[in-house]
Amino acid sequence: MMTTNSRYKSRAPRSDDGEEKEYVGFATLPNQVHRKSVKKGFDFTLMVAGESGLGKSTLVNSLFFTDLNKDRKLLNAEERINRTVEITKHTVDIEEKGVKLRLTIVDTPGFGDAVNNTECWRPVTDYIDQQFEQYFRDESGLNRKNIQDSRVHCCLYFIPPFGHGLRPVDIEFMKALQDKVNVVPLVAKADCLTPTEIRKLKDRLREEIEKNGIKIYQFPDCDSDEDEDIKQQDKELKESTPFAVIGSNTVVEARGQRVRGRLYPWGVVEVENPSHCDFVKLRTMLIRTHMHDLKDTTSDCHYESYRTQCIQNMTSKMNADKRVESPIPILPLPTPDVETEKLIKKKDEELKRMQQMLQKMQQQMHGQDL
Ligand SMILES: Nc1nc2c(ncn2[C@@H]2O[C@H](COP(=O)(O)OP(=O)(O)O)[C@@H](O)[C@H]2O)c(=O)[nH]1
Ligand SMILES: [Mg+2]
Repeated sequence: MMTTNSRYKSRAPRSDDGEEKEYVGFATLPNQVHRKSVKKGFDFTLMVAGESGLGKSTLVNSLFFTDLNKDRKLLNAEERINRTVEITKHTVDIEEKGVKLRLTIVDTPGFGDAVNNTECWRPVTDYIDQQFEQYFRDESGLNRKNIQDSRVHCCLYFIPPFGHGLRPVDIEFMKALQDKVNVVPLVAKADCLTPTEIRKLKDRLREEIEKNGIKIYQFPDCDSDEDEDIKQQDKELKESTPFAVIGSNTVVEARGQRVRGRLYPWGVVEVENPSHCDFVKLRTMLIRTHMHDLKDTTSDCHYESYRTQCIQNMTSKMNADKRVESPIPILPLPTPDVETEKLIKKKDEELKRMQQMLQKMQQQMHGQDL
């Protein structure tokens, strides 16, 4: 009878000198990871931000073939001016070839309707922080295995095509977002500009982003041993930023085909035509090539700094509590009554629990750093 050991050995590859190598079997790991995540499905949350009326809702509809505005109520001028920023969240479950994607679009109605735009980014940054807070709670709680990740993985920031570059409000908005989320700036309504104007505006925006120290999402460099066409694709992607986009909710006739586009008296602007705009590049980047990296950066950089900050705040609060709880007795204290003793004991236990949680988190963080 064959032993388990010899069965393994019979499958093991031979080395150059004919010796059989021990075969552990971890080569199947990538498949296992893949199968597990396919079964579980992927979560991805995309947010749009920027001034009102720049085509944010239209673009996300175009990106994911959904109509997020079907139940939108049209506001009159007065309502628009008095309106505060209200954030809406739409989730769609998409399945392609057995792969499940739970896509969440966070649509922000946008700023600019009110006269005063001071801190107009606040509702957006608050929303991002709330998702981090939720994740932090879930992660430290009992149900760690089934956390629904609602953290915002990418924020498309819309820049108007009409100006000469970034406005102070764009600079402030992106700076408020940059340490919390992957910011991908876009030139909105690119059909308003000629190709030369687009080129000039993009150059200017790149310059101003750099000059103002705005941290936008950086596409990772591809490995030097990658295929030539992947390298070329990567180069084109980087050179086209900030992507100039066009959105449309209508299907029109162009070159004998039905396409998503905008019909003007002088012709048709096609959303998915690469010579008309960078829409396809943006969609490819978000869905096919960089979704994973956007999620990793969210988790490893943005969420991690939120978490570190949280832990620091908890530590200093705990230290402050300790100081308050154990003042140096100057006069002999009266013996505490039973109630007070109970309270002290409860506080002590609470403190101990917090310390344990903190320790656990710090260990996890160290584990991730390795
Ligand atoms: N010219 C042009 N108009 C657009 C484009 N995208 C949207 N619009 C129009 O701009 C208006 C505002 O669009 P909407 O998506 O509601 O903007 P939001 O306030 O940023 O969400 C609508 O009339 C759209 O039809 C675009 O790419 N080019
Ligand atoms: Mg909108």
